[in-house]
Amino acid sequence: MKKTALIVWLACISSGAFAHSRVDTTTPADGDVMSEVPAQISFDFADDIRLTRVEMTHAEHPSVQLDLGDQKSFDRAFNLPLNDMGAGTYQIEWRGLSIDGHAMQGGFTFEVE
Ligand SMILES: [Cu+2]
Repeated sequence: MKKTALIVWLACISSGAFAHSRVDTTTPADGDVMSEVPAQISFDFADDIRLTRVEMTHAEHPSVQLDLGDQKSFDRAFNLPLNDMGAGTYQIEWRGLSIDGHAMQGGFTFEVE
C-alpha cells in the first residue's frame, strides 16, 4: 500500500507538476515589450486553479503583492489590477493550488519602455 501511495505521489510531482503548472497564456505575454504600463494583467490556465499569491517586482522597488480581490476561488481566468511603477522590467510571480491540492507556481516578465 505504501508503495502504491509513493508511486501516485511521484506521478503527481513528475507529470502532475508540469501538467498543472501550465499557464496557457498571460497578458502581457512573457517577454513582451510595451510602450505603456498595462492597467491589469491576465492569466489563462489550462485547468482550474486557485490563485493564492501574486507578487510583482519592479526595478529596485521591494516586491508588492497584487490584489486578488474576490478572485479567490477555483477558476481558469484571472484579471488583476497592476500597480503602475513606470518604465522598466516587471516580474510577476504567482502561486496557486490545483484542484487536487497540488502546489503550483510560475512567473513571467515584461518590459515597459
Ligand atoms: Cu497534482
